[in-house]
Amino acid sequence: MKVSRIPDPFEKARKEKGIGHMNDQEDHVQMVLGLKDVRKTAHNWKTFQSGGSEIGRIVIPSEQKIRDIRQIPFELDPPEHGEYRQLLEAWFKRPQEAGYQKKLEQQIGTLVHEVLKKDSVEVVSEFALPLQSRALTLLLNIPYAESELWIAWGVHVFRSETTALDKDKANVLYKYIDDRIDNATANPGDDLYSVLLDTDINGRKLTKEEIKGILVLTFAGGRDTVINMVTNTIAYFAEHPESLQKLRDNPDLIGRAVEEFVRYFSPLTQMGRVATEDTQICAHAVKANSRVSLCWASANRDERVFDTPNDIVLDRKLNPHLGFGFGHHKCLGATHARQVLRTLIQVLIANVATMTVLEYKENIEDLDEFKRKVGFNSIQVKFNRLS
Ligand code: HEM
Ligand code: EMZ
Repeated sequence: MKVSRIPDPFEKARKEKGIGHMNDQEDHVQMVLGLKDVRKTAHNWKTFQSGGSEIGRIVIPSEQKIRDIRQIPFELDPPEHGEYRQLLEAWFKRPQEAGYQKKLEQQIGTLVHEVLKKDSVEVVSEFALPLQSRALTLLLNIPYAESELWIAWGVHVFRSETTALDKDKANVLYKYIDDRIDNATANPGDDLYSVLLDTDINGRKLTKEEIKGILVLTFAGGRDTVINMVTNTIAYFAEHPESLQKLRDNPDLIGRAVEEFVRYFSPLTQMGRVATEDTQICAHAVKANSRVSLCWASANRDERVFDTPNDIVLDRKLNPHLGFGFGHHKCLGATHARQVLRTLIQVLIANVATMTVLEYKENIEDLDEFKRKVGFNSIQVKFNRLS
């Protein structure tokens, strides 16, 4: 296990101090590393806030310089958070419906049949990105063809090859969403934009600004996370054909495997909060208005919670991972993300015998004190058909 291995750079700091440090654009972040502490901090939203006035500051790296749209419900705290979240819950549970699942299976089936015909496939750009973008048309309930444009945007909507925070790229997304809201205003349909335009909150309709905040979050939050999850899954099965075979023989284990992949890959490394008062986290002082981060990736390797945390145990029974977060901000896209991964595994076990990794470039996040592999910038793979 080498290509698909995701090391845990936080182990030493987690064991020795429970906390890590990083400087992000001259704004210090104290990273909470242990699972229990992450849970406690996420729960304590009065002291550790997601809202407040500085839009983009809870994201690491901070998006203050490239975004002045508040992402909803992500950058809000209770009770306001709950009012918006409640409006969105039912829509984001649609991946549980049979019709949705069938379309997803068709999309992923078609893609897998395409890559089986090729001698070599660059999985990030030719497989995971189209898969993510096409699946998103189902979540937004808009025509499939729209995904072509999103695929052209590349892996991240805020980052480019040359810069981690690309304002020009972000502006493309903001303008696109403005246009789509205007279109839906003029020609309402049954897509997410139209449904939100017709949604009431506190006796009034949602504003265009609020709808934009919801859509920016949906596009940004569900993009590189899903792409990394899919790419890492392919790399893992390529190196572990016996695991693919195990799931072929025991498809009832797929549910557990999905949770284990999310734990092990932890596609979203961390998310920040801002302290409202002088306080402390596991005996370390935290100053008012400073940032802390909830490091999901470290919590998910906590040796006090998980046996053999650095191994993928496909049928891991107790798996209280924080890959989708914890508390009231728990990932709204998790139903969709889980369904994507479940469907991908089902299609792979039905059609793919083995996969061979030809070459790859790792995607390493630079977190100052820590360097974390989160996936691949590129990985060339040959898919071999199951006969
Ligand atoms: C929140 C991870 C996919 C939309 C979160 C949080 C995590 C997370 C850790 C909590 C953030 C916090 O507490 O500050 C992931 C992972 C994904 C994934 C690992 C894929 C494997 C998606 C997708 C969407 C999405 C596909 C939608 C298209 C959201 C939204 C929130 C959220 C809207 C904020 C919820 C709230 O504030 O109430 N996600 N996410 N995510 N995620 Fe995801
Ligand atoms: C933000 C974040 C959402 C942020 C729940 O996490 O995902 C990041 O990839 C985006 O850059 O803006 O949406």
